[in-house]
Amino acid sequence: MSSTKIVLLGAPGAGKGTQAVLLSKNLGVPHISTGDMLRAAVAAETPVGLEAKAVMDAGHLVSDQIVIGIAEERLTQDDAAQGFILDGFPRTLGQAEALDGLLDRIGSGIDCCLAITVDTEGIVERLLKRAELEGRADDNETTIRERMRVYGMETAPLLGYYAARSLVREVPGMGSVDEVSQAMVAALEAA
Ligand code: B4P
Repeated sequence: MSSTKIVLLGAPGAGKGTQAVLLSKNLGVPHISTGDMLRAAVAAETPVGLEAKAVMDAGHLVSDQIVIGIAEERLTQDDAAQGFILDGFPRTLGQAEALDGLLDRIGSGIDCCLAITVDTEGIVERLLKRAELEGRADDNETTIRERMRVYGMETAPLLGYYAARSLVREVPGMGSVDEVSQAMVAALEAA
């Protein structure tokens, strides 16, 4: 596998976080999740966390300014120089453009965008199950549907953004975790 600068795209609950952990071990590059970083900021009650909490709980996107700031800080650390799995970033066109600008300044661009495809009702069920297990504040049905709507408006257009550079590889995301993981590896090998 030669692609190491990877963006994972997919609806909320598509399994980006789950697959990013596996892929990160497989490729030996860091897993960078803006969702995890924001949840850590919320838990630590930092100024960013205090600003982000209500927005995340409502199923909306945290501002580009905040998210681009935390992503840039993480991507410029030494361990990301050889590659990374970006999980949940970029989520808007503004974030994608900022990422391209940053990568132009510090090295080469994205190698591959892995897009996990899922069906909405299956995902609602998955996230309600996660709500039982993890109790995440944004995993209730109203918020889940709002996150889906926001995904369709703000994030889905990024598929076209990366497809214009022939970087998109679609991976069906409704199989088991192992099946999806194998499909991700196969998609990268073909990239
Ligand atoms: P994220 O943390 O990115 O969360 P997500 O999209 O809901 O989940 P993901 O797709 O990673 O699914 P997971 O593997 O966990 O974002 C949370 C919030 O943070 C956003 O709504 C937003 O407010 C904010 N945010 C984050 N990044 C931002 C950005 N760039 N800009 C602005 N705001 C931002 O899987 C879900 C569940 O399914 C898990 O329970 C898992 O165990 C299960 N699962 C996974 N794969 C499965 C499979 N194949 N089969 C069965 N179950 C599976």
